[in-house]
Amino acid sequence: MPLEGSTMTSGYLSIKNISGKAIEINGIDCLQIRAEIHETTMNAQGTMKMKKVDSFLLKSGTSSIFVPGGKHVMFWGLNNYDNEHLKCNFIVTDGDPIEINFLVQERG
Ligand SMILES: [Cu+2]
Repeated sequence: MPLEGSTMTSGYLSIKNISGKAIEINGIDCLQIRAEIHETTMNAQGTMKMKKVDSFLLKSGTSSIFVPGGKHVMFWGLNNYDNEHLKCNFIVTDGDPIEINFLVQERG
């Protein structure tokens, strides 16, 4: 379990649904690393806020791109993770999990 005050890190990716039907993604599982799907939004005062995305729908043939200022994966405690790669799974309704392999990089 993440320690209190453990560092938060953002992860980015793009995913395309090449199947013939819509895919509903209900979260992310990175085993020993706590992770959530987040979205950054701006309120009327121009303040950036993040909120958890419980699920999102990827229609057939469409892509979802996770970028700074938009959707991202939030990790806790990655600073103590001693590996270059982090395997996670998107949790899918009525389907197999989608494996994602993140490259862990130090950022200045
Ligand atoms: Cu976040």
